[in-house]
Amino acid sequence: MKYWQPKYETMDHEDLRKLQLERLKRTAADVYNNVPSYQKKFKELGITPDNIRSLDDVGKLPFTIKSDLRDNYPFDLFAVPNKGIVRIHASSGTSGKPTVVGYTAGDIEMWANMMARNLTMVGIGPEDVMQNSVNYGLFTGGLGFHYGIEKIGAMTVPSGTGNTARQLEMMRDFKTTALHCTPSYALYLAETARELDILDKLSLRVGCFGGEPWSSGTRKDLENAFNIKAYDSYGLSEMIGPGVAFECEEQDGLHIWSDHYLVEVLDSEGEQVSKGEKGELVLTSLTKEAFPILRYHTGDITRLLESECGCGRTTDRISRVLGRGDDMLIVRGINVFPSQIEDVLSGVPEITDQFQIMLDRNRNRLDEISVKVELEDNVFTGELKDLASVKRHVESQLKSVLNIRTSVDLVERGTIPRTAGKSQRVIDRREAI
Ligand code: DLL
Repeated sequence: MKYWQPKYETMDHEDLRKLQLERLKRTAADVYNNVPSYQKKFKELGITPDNIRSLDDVGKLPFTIKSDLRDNYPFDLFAVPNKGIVRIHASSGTSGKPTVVGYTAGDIEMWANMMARNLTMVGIGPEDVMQNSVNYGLFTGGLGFHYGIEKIGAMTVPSGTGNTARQLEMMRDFKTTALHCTPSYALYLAETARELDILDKLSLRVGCFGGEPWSSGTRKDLENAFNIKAYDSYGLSEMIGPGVAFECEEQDGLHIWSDHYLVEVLDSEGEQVSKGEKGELVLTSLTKEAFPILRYHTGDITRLLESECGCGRTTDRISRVLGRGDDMLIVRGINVFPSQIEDVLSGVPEITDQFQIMLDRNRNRLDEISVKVELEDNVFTGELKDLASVKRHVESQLKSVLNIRTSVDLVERGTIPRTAGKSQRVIDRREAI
């Protein structure tokens, strides 16, 4: 069995808990001393970092939620001054502003090593050619994997997304053995490869897929189509990006790196559920320097599994993500909140405040998002003089906020059904992947 950092991956349970406690105390002191909004929360709860004496005391610490990032936009949750930050990434926030996360040089090094653990764990090494077919840029998926692939000494193909036929051509010509992308893009790549009749000319043997939910059925489809082993990769920007939890070759739950994160799985009242029960994953970072974060509500529903695993690693383990506790939608790997759409629409006087979001999967198995909006009665009194310009205006506003092409369907006032109870704001017609 190969490990990247065996000392931490196979650490004795008791030593691991000791290490976690030491790091939890350090993180609590760090945010208390360096992040004013955390200090305020500590004071409101009547605690100081000295109240943390055992791992169970994590329950005394304040929670962090997505809107805390918005309220402290862009850099106010960072625990180091800007001169110590070497990179930022960003993801969708719940409103117009993205959530921004920062990294010190030490964070980047920790992340690369954590990714290297994951890749080593699924048998990827220096002899592999790994194609990284996700977005490079503000999304954490591109650079996060990139540095891990380089770290283990594999040949990195930083192909990014798009131009599917070229992606496959590179895959064939470079004899790519390992692929990273979202599971929905992997399905599209498989379908295109089948159409181009090049599936049997590929050298793929392993795929790492994540950034959005996918099922074990999709795993089977991908494994059969490409003749690979397909592994689930979980992560989120707030906790660093991809790499936080990853499947091993047992393909039975994800290892979550307990020397870097403290895991809680909580019910809707904020109480710890028993092992094996479903709940929301709440994470505390233990080693992050630029952006340490306490008890972050990920919104992802999972189960805590027994930590013993056939691979010999002793970390905590979680089941694959079973769903979301909030209304966040994931469209082509991009997080979309209905509230972001609402914000954009409310700023356009030509339309009413009624809207409906439609999600579909096109024949290439890619997600499509469209929004149905109603025109106001006296619509052409302002700057926008015709239907086409209203449509164009709303589409470009949505594109700039959501970072994804969204088509707008203009309908007459009164067309969208009104209900006394909750309106059905989202119609998701995608079959589960
Ligand atoms: O999606 C990081 C990432 C990139 C993970 C590439 C894996 C691969 P965010 O854009 O901040 O970060 O979105 C995080 O995506 O809270 C989950 O809801 C969802 N998500 C990520 N991985 C999985 C997965 C990246 N394997 C949000 N299964 C998370 C289900 C996932 N959902």
